[in-house]
Amino acid sequence: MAQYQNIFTQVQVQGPPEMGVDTEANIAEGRTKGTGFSKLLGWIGNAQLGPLYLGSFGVVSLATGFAWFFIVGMSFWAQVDYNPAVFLRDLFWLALEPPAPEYGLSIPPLNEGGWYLIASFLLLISVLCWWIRSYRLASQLGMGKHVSWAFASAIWLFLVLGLIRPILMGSWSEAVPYGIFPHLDWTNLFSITYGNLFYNPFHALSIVFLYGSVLLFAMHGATILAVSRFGGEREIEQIVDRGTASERAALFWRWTMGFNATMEGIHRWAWWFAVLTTLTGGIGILLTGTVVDNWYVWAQAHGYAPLD
Ligand code: 07D
Ligand code: 07D
Repeated sequence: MAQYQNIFTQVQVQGPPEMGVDTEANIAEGRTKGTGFSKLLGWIGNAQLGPLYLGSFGVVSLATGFAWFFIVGMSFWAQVDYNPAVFLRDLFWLALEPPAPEYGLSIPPLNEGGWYLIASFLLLISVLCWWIRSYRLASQLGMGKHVSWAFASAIWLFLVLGLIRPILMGSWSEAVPYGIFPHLDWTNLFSITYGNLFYNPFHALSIVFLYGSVLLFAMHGATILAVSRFGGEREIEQIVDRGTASERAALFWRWTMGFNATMEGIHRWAWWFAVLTTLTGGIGILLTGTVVDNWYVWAQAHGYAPLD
């Protein structure tokens, strides 16, 4: 019998473990064998844990990602003289900083940014390998590459921040430090240095898409939950046999605002808004300091900041 449902919970159905498509898709090799079930996981998603596909890119990605984390962590420990109390107290303020400006794009001594460069190289490999993995697994399952291209948009901003822009500016010192608050200080300083990022139209566009993503996510999530009592979350049935659920959801928005997305189109809206957040953001950062030195002065020249 279906359990009582409210906006926080979902029904947990449990059968034998689902092992997924077989060797025809040529992915069984490299997949872990074991599976488990967790009621806790069932509260936030599918209760089944595993099997997991690791593969060589997965192994490299995890290994280099861990190595990055380890180097950053060891640098933090060294900075507090290996004192656990100070480590815990200062954790959010500790940083592994990039090399100083005088080193330009050269390789500095280990303790003056060398470790930062090594760690960054490892993080780069890790993120790229995870991207390859997302592409190959989608390919093996016969899927489109939408997840990979969306991830690529995030990686674009990541590359602009830590690799492309520092190279164009001729200095690794332009890169972002590794640290919780220090990376926020960097973000703040970046805005101040270049005359207030709010006057960068690409920052504005990025915010439009970020806020838009939140709005779309809330509208879509809420709409589907609201018609789940009619089976609205069963996407396949809704597509092959359009029933009362998706029709009702569409009608709700048409009544409310005169226009409604389609079952497919809403996912395109979501994809594009998310992808454009980091795509436009990356353009904005790339232009800063390379093409435009001061966004406020730039806005004055383009007629949308007052001439003082
Ligand atoms: C919820 C998915 C899970 C991911 C999480 C992040 C690490 C870092 C730290 C080794 C939504 C895992 C974190 C692996 C470990 C060390 C020292 C994603 C979800 C939980 N930021 N940022 C955070 C990164 C930049 C900014 C939090 C990364 C830019 C502001 C976390 C990058 C600028 C605020 C974090 C990156 C910027 C944050 C939560 C890379 C401009 C916050 C992130 C690689 C875009 C918020 C204390 C989150 C916060 C926050 C990670 C880049 C601005 C530590 C990995 C340089 C204003 N950032 N960030 O939930 O609380 O993302 O900071 O580019 O207010 Mg940041
Ligand atoms: C960082 C993509 C890269 C991440 C990757 C993930 C791991 C961890 C581990 C899972 C986030 C790698 C992951 C390694 C894996 C585990 C465990 C995406 C990233 C590949 N801003 N601002 C933005 C707002 C101001 C500044 C974007 C608002 C001030 C700078 C966003 C405000 C100043 C930069 C945005 C505001 C300033 C940004 C980020 C308000 C500071 C950027 C979008 C209301 C005083 C970035 C063009 C994003 C950008 C950025 C929002 C204010 C500085 C829309 C709402 C004026 C320097 N800001 N901002 O998705 O693109 O990031 O700018 O005040 O670089 Mg801003």
